[in-house]
Amino acid sequence: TQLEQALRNAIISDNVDVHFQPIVNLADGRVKGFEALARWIDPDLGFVSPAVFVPLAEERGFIDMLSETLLRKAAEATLAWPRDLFLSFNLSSAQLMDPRTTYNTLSILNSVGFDPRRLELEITETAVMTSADTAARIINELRELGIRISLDDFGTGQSSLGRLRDFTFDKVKIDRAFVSAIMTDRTSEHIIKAIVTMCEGLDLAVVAEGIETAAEAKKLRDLGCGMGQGYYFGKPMDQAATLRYLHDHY
Ligand code: G
Ligand code: G
Ligand code: MN
Ligand code: NA
Repeated sequence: TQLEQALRNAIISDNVDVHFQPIVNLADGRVKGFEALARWIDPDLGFVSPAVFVPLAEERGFIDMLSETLLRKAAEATLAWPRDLFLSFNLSSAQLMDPRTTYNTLSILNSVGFDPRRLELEITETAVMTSADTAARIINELRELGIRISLDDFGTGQSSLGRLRDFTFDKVKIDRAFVSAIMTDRTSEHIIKAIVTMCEGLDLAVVAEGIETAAEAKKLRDLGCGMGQGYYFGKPMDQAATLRYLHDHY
């Protein structure tokens, strides 16, 4: 299709970019790391969301090529940041079913000179459900390299809690559906409280996603949530804006 060809060309000609959104410590507002988010503006098609082109690349079998380009760019950009900040990168579900993922990831990190202990890979519940044995093996291999694994969009998939028993994670990211309801909906508040308590017991870090107001940030902090992410702290931004952000918030 036209979209597929445009995307392939964009990857080859280095026109798919990566932006960064801050993840902060809710207690003091200091930045702890950034999530890499793919961005593509095609000269003819305009802005195309990664929610469209990532699934397309998965379907057409070139997600490995897309993802390798994005991880390389993100890791290279991260080298200009303070050493103690982490990089969070979204792994697609197809990559969790591909036994080459560990080797490919390590190759990129080695060639960039990036410490694997600074990397977190975000995976979704749907991804770990599809091919559980392979996913578990890849997750364990990655963790042995020092890479941390986050469970993204937590609470929205099927049998979220079972995932925590079957796989080893380092962090849980609470889906923004719960966060955006927290000021008006007591149920969401109780759910978040329960997730935070459970994660304490499991020794997992917690990030609340999609924080858009100061009131939400305060509420989540009061509920014991350690980290936050969302437009209130910063939108996804290019590398130049990221470095300016660090100047003010690190
Ligand atoms: O930032 P935004 O709303 O545009 O992201 C839309 C969706 O695309 C989100 O689900 C996000 O996880 C996904 N996404 C963004 N960047 C990447 C990426 O580099 N790799 C993968 N696999 N997914 C990404
Ligand atoms: O699926 P994942 O959690 O990786 O994707 C994160 C998505 O959420 C990205 O598309 C990102 O741009 C978007 N996002 C980040 N912060 C906010 C926010 O505060 N509000 C909204 N509506 N979207 C956000
Ligand atoms: Mn994510
Ligand atoms: Na998410």
